[in-house]
Amino acid sequence: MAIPPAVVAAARTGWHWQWQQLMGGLGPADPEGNYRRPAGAFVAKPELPQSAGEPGAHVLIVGRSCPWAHRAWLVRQLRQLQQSIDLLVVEPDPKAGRWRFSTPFRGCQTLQELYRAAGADPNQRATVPVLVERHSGAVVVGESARLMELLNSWPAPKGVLDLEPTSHARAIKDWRERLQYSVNDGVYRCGFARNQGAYDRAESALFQTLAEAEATLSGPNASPWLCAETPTLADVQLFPTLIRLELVYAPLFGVSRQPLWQFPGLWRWRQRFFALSGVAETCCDQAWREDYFGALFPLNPSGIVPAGPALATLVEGTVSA
Ligand SMILES: N[C@@H](CCC(=O)N[C@@H](CS)C(=O)NCC(=O)O)C(=O)O
Repeated sequence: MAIPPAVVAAARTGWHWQWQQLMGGLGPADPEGNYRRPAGAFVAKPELPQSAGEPGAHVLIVGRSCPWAHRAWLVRQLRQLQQSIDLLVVEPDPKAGRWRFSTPFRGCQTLQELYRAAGADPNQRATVPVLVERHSGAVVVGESARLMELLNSWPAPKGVLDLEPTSHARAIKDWRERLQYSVNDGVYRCGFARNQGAYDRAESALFQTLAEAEATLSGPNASPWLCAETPTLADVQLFPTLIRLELVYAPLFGVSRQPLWQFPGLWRWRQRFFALSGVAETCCDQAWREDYFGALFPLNPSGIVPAGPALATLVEGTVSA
């Protein structure tokens, strides 16, 4: 039996109201409906700890699906810091909306408990990535951009890449700022937009920046990396967003104007970055799909997790400069 149009209209209005409330649970928006990422705890740039480099003295806590954690994890891999910084993967708890430890860490079951024990305000979010001193439980830093910089200055084996060479400092800073706003956070401002206008603003800024990156990475004078002849923190920052593009951001956040294969320079850049030593093990496509499609209820109320695409189809192939 057909549902009377008045009932459909009432249900739509009610659902839209509820949707707005649920979206508020994902994060705040400004009066124009633009998503605004809330501030976190332990965001200040720290000094290099005295015990930096001592085996096992520090623990980097990450969640597999989190792109902010991914960038810090990548710096640990590219700088070969595995000897001095242990990796601890926390698991999502979508019903409670927080991260939990698979086995208690320093007596804590959840990341929230660890943050509180380290002195965070109970109202502040407990986010990944976070770098912790193993013995004291003190948080060194809980903000990914600062964490990347810190790990680039961490004592590292001889000959590893400097991801922030002073000769290219200006270009790296410029790209990182642009990427942070319009790409890294930009996909979230698309996905968490509260209305069409907010989505349109975020989406056009995102594709504008991708077009600029494409111009740098393709054509006769193409550079293999965004700022230098070797990868830098700017490349590290771009990768976690681009590797999730077809898997989660296009289908879930509506970032689908142009698939990445329409940016041949970026497509090859992504293959090239994926081929760097230690990168593949940071890419967990099934966990990404399950976390995003499972946790973001207001964007995917059915909870259905799409089947693909397989990561291999995005990153395998000829890697050329
Ligand atoms: N500005 C932070 C953002 C990190 C962030 O938002 N992480 C998310 C996962 S992708 C998180 O841990 N959220 C938990 C929460 O909000 O309670 C950074 O870049 O480090």
